[in-house]
Amino acid sequence: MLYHILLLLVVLVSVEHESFAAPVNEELTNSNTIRDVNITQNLTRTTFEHLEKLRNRSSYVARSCKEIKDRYNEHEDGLYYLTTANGMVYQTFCDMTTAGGGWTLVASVHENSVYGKCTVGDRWSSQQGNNANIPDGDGNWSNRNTFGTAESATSDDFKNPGYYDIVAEDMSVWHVPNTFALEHWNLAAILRYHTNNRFLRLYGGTSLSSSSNRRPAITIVYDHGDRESTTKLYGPNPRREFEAGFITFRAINNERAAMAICSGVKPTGCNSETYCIGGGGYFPEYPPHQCGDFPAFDWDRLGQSQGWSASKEMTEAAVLLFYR
Ligand SMILES: *[C@@H]1O[C@H](CO)[C@@H](O)[C@H](O)[C@H]1NC(C)=O
Ligand SMILES: *[C@@H]1O[C@H](CO)[C@@H](O)[C@H](O)[C@H]1NC(C)=O
Ligand SMILES: *[C@@H]1O[C@H](CO)[C@@H](O)[C@H](O)[C@H]1NC(C)=O
Ligand SMILES: *[C@@H]1O[C@H](CO)[C@@H](O)[C@H](O)[C@H]1NC(C)=O
Ligand SMILES: [Ca+2]
Ligand SMILES: [Ca+2]
Repeated sequence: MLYHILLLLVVLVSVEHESFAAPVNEELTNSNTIRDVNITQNLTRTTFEHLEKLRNRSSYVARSCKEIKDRYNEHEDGLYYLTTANGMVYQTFCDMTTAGGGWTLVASVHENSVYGKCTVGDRWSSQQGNNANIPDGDGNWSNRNTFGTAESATSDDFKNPGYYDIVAEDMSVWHVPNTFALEHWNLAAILRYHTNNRFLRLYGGTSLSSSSNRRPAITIVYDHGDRESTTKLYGPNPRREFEAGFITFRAINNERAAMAICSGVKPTGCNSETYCIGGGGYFPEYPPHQCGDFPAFDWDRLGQSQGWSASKEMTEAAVLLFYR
């Protein structure tokens, strides 16, 4: 207690001493304070204007980011409001810069636990365990369920109405490290690419996996990364049985289990569960080891680029799917 009182006295004395010692600086200090207040007010106003600009985007009427870009001359990446053919309004991320812009984020495939085999969070495969009764896991790749939000697309699965509503021609894919914030996705991505041959026209413009036996492999154009870096993201063994520079849909593995997307590669062998994602709800080989959103990316050793196991970078990045 005594110590505290003494300390207080010392402080008081030194404050008084200062105010006596520096009277000439008082005016300067005051104008500094005013400037600080002005800057603070200015920042508040700037922030408010920025928010108002973002909020004003809700007046746009468009079915896709491409329409927003074309109709409202918007060139900034970020969140926008879209409207479905039935009038449902939702918000998602628009990539307005890559290869001319106008890309709508429609989904993200996020693996919350590779050890969890078709358990909670495996929405793109099955949450009901490795199950022979639902071999196709014919669920969220081809229905109108929606889940998640754009802002949390790197922290959990995301699927919005654009997935089935937008009549698209091309696709773009970003692999973004888990939990990264939206404003850093573009720079943080470990792999970004898009198609440019309008292949979706051949598949009705949407929902690629709705028909069970199509296996189109589409050539891709890289926006970040290349064929070599793509190859290295997967394990040493898978490298012998795929070709980089493609995106493939609905691959069927050795045991005839379906998988929805092989990102960046075209399978030439049969162990696609080690480099394709989502899809099947039943994997007969060593059950349930191959079941999940990132099925058997951990086959030899999780995140170690060993044997059949994918790299840590790949295993811990969400796969963001865009339409244009
Ligand atoms: C602060 O803003 C007022 C008007 O808003 C202006 O008259 C004054 O010069 C500004 N002061 C400084 C230090 O910027
Ligand atoms: C306030 O912000 C505007 C632009 O946002 C800037 O031009 C101006 O210099 C700023 N004023 C102060 C006092 O910081
Ligand atoms: C937002 O929209 C309102 C109404 O159209 C307009 O008055 C305002 O200037 C807009 N604000 C910004 C920052 O664009
Ligand atoms: C599809 O997503 C919904 C919503 O998250 C989920 O309840 C359902 O289990 C998913 N389907 C499958 C097969 O996992
Ligand atoms: Ca899982
Ligand atoms: Ca998931």
